[in-house]
Amino acid sequence: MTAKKISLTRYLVEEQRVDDRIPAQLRLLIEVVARACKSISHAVNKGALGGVLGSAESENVQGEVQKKLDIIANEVLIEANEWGGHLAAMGSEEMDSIYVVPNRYPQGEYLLLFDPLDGSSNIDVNVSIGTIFSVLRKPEGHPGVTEEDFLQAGAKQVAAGYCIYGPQTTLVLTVGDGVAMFTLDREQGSFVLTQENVRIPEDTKEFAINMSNMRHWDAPVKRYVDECLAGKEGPRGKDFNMRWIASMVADVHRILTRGGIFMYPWDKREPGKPGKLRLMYEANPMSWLVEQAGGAATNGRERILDLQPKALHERVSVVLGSKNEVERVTQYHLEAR
Ligand code: P6P
Repeated sequence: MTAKKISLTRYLVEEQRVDDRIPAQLRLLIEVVARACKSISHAVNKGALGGVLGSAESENVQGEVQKKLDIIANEVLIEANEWGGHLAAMGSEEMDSIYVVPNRYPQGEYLLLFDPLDGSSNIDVNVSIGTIFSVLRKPEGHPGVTEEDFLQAGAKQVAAGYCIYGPQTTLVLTVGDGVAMFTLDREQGSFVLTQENVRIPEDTKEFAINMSNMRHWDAPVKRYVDECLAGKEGPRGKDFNMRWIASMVADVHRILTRGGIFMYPWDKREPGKPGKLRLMYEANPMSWLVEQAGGAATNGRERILDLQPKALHERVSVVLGSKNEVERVTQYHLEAR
């Protein structure tokens, strides 16, 4: 549904009036994250002109080579959020352990998790990338904050979203009352509401998976994809299209915009690894957004938002998107058990 052109700030204030869904501190947090995303967008858009492309000759906790923009985006989000008094600590894909807000600043009641620049393998080839963020409440009853305070199921999130840096820079957000999209108006320098009450069609003819891993997949995933590839003459009775941008933010944005199913499943390459994507700052925020838009998200067997995290950087298998397709893939996993 296209929306009346209102700013992110006005949207948050109006939502705040509705059963206090967005307390002032959470509104401040979201606005600060949005401003940080605007700065990241400017840096990304400069590309080679800003000297920000290429690798930083360092590795992150995931053992992945960091791009210069990964580090820039991480620093922007830390600096933007540490002084405001809305946060107790932050967790990032780019940092081994949590970042506790220095005690020269007031401590807030929220915890912010983020993947500062997801899809960074696409940075140097000018393909859409994005920032993913998730907000939790700091558990009460004890002073200070530890990594354990972050280990809450995705169902406990109070806000989640991403900002996609593509042909448009668009912030996509949920606070539990549906999904809204805000496009950056570069002339005004502000995010403007361009869509609200986003809905994912329950059926689709489009699947997203990295097909090069086919020989490593578990049987239920192979069964599902084979049926899609069999098309009209196969058991699904319809032809399917395939997309794989290798940038979760871009693949999820397409699904929120026109439906589809996204899969990054467990595979035999590293049996001890549940999947490639991270639970806390990729799967959880994306799963909440997808559910809030009428879709579904599982790890092949269980609802992702119900999973109890055991570690800040733990990985998870992800199947999300159009409800009926996710339920089919999940059913295939449960039958195979
Ligand atoms: P592959 C990007 O590195 C990422 O974490 C997600 O954004 C994306 O969906 C996935 O990995 C792509 O993985 O193995 O296809 O390169």
